[in-house]
Amino acid sequence: MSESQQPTTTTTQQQVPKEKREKAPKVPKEKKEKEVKDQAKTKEARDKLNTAGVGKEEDFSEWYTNVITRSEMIDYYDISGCYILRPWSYSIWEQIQSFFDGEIKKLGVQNAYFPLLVSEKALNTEEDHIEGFAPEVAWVTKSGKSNLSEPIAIRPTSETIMYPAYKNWIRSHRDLPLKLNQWVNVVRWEFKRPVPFLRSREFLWQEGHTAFATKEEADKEVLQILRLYKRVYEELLAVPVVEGLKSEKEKFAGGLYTSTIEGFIPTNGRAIQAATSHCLGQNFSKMFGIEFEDENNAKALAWQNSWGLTTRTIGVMIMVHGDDKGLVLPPRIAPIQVVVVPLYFKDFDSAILDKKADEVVQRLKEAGIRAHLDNRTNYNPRQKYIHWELKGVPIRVEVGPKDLEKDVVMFCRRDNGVKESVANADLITTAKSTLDNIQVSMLERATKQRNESISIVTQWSDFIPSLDKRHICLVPWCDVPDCEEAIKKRSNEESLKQKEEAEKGFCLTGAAKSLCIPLKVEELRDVPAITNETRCFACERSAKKWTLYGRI
Ligand code: 87F
Repeated sequence: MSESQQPTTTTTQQQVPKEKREKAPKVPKEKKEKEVKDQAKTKEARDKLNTAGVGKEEDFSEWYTNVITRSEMIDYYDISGCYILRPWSYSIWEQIQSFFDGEIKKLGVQNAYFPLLVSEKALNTEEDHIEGFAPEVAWVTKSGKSNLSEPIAIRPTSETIMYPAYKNWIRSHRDLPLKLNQWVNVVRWEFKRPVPFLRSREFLWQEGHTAFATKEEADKEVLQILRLYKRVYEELLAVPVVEGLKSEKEKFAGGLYTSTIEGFIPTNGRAIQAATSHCLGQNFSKMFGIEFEDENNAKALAWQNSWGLTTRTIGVMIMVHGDDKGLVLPPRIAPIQVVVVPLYFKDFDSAILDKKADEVVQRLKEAGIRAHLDNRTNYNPRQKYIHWELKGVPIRVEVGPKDLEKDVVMFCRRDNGVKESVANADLITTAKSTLDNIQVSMLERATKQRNESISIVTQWSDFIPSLDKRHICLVPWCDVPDCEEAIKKRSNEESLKQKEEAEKGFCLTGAAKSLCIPLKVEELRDVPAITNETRCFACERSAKKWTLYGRI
């Protein structure tokens, strides 16, 4: 088979993204390119180019780059930090959209679209909150060759775009609640190393912006939305997350309080903010003049919330579930749930196999299962297996001559490799139950792994060693901002030793931050209640809350 017939896209050195190329190469570049080409002459090497190519535990960042490009989820682009979301990843975003959009509509939220561009004046209405973010704002300064009379910003988030309109729309308590959402792209000019899905300069999200007459209504919605975010991760992506509140230091500075769901990547021991739901209090309504007349004809400021979920979801799911063969997709979001591969044999009429395989696909489709027939004749079954494993399809169904004789087909699960012969009559029920089983067991496996990565730490001396074991830490904490600042500084200084490891994406350095104060700590671990005697693990003040700390 020639190079061009490889079943999947392969990444050559030239295609390696700039941010990867800038990393000090372990082997001189020219030598490595030649090696890759030479090796690819053997069958094994060509196969390797169609898997992750490198172990997930061997070099996590190279593994990730290979998996997302070779599975055709992402392609690189000539602007650093911007990526093409190909159909294989975009359709996962569509699944997330469809679930979340349906659920927020049940809560009375409506979709709308606000402009991409924001004037400098509007953006600065809210100077205090924008201050820290200012370096990340991208500006349009020209049209053609002429300078614009005033620079115009590209939305990094839409508070300053939406709230001037809210001021006009909200006059009376009868105009409340106002609940709008938009599915859009935003641009934030990140300076840290970009990582596709997790930290890109342009990303897709939904941003919900709601206004209420009372704080009680706002408080209630904050947690309703947080619960929906948790369901996106756990029910769709099979990724466990912890619900909690952000500390004063980590909350959205413009708001009253921030609720969050926190995910965890076992391979590098890093926590990741999975989504946030903020109660903005009356801070923004004060700044934007969003006032209404209440039932007693008295003026009052609206209570506001905002909440966002991004395409980061997809990156977290890939990192949590992927393995050395490539992606492992949870059935609920897999673009193809079952791939059917006919096993052609020399002395067997391939038309009979094709007919049977096609029939299997049609039956699966009729039952509402996303099924695909791989009847390409220029690849052998082994190449097809490698291809679909790389793309993470949950179930492969093989149809061979012997199976026809026995009126069975062979099921093979992507998540655990288990094979099972299934009677044709049971095709649909087994396909459905197997997809359900995969979904459940992927979440179970990931939850077990996450739970095993939580250390209970009650004294500082155990803190860095636990982080170095790639753990996150549940600690009794005083909830004092100065203490968090000190923890950040001290953990950074004490972890500098492990710098070399950072090279391979197992970055065991860096400051620890508070991730969240879990809403239901008992769901994570059976910890003793905090009493007046309980000390903060870091400063010896009295502890207030069990808090999750980790590197991010
Ligand atoms: C970057 C540049 C300018 C985050 C920024 O979380 C402004 C900002 O306001 C900024 N990065 N933020 C906070 C966004 C808060 C909030 N907005 C609505 C959300 C969810 C959706």
